[in-house]
Amino acid sequence: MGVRANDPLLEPVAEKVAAGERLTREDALRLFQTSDLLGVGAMANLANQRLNNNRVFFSANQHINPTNVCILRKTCVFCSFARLPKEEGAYTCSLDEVYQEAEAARDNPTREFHIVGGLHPKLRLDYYLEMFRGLKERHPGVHIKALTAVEIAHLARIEKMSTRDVLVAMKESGVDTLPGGGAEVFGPGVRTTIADRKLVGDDWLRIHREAHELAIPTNCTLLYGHVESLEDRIAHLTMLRDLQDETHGFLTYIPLAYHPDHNELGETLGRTGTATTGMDDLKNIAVGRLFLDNIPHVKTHWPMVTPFLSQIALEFGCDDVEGTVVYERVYHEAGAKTPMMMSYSDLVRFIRGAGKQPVERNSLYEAVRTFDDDEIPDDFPGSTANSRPVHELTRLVGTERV
Ligand code: V47
Repeated sequence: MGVRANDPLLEPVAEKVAAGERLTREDALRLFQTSDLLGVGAMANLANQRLNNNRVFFSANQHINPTNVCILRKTCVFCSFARLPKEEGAYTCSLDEVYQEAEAARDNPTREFHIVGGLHPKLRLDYYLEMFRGLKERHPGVHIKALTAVEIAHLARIEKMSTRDVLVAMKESGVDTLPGGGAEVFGPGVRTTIADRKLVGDDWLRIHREAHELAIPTNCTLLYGHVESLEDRIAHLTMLRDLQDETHGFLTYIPLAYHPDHNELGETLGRTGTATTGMDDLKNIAVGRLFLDNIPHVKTHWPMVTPFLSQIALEFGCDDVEGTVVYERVYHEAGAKTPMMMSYSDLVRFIRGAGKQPVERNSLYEAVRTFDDDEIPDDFPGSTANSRPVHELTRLVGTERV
């Protein structure tokens, strides 16, 4: 089965895709450079169909961000979420507040907590380990996907432990998988410009390698649409692909679209109010699918690129949709105008509307629920009623735990 591209420069790439051959960096550059978006999309669709047929995965998940206090507040200039400890809007949840927020899982069909936050100068490893144990005790059936490599390195530093030992302790306390955040762009030039003093690319990769060796699967990301060149993107994807060849521990790749509001980088670039374009969003999904031939899934993060574009992405190589979320903070702080959450039934409708077969998955991408052809599941009672923003809870309770 082959695909035809309108751009003649894409013909050799299309032939490789049809033959199932691995693409080179030069191929990826052609894919990024062409304006033949539909040609690129058709190739990515073919690659995805081979791996996932018509299935599109989604998860019933809840994002929890225990703190936005971050020592990198001044140097990660693309981030709108972080605060200094005494800055307006700074919050840090007590464990009880985290548990209270997680209570939303009782009314929702939640199967995964996605837990990430800032690099707090005083929160110790014990706070997180107790949180994981407490969540598992209260919600034994819910997987925990927690802490980026950047947070893990920070905890290792303040605890004077190795990152491997931090990972072992996390696993023993109930962590099942790691999210893919903190990767940004590995190339040192871009990284110094947008995230100076953040964990370097080699260390991000090392920590994911360690996680894979400990049988903790992880996700991976690329933050695109700021100062990076196409070559920077491709170098980053190559490093992800190389690690995956070695460990096979990545579950899904998520291209993250840079949002320029309320952060220093957006102001410096004069980009406030101007997020990435639909063309670039679809290209990043499609090139991700084509180049990362060894990563089983490519996820669209609908809170960033809109549910509308995410639905179209399902024809551009994407087989995995961000879940119910419940309360999204990182991108909404950066100006995202999308909804904060999506109901379970809307996710099913959204996937079916693209002519695909919705499959609810757990964190390990095992199918946990499929649906009859026209079945739209009921929503769950009080699906969002219990989810209150953490900073609202913090204002009510007024906690600064550390
Ligand atoms: O690492 C921060 C990004 C990431 C902005 O693993 C921004 O399933 C755009 O990694 N504009 C964290 N992006 C989120 C993340 C993630 C999201 C969804 C699913 C998974 C997963 C992981 O958010 C950060 C950074 O790359 N980010 N600020 C911004 N202004």
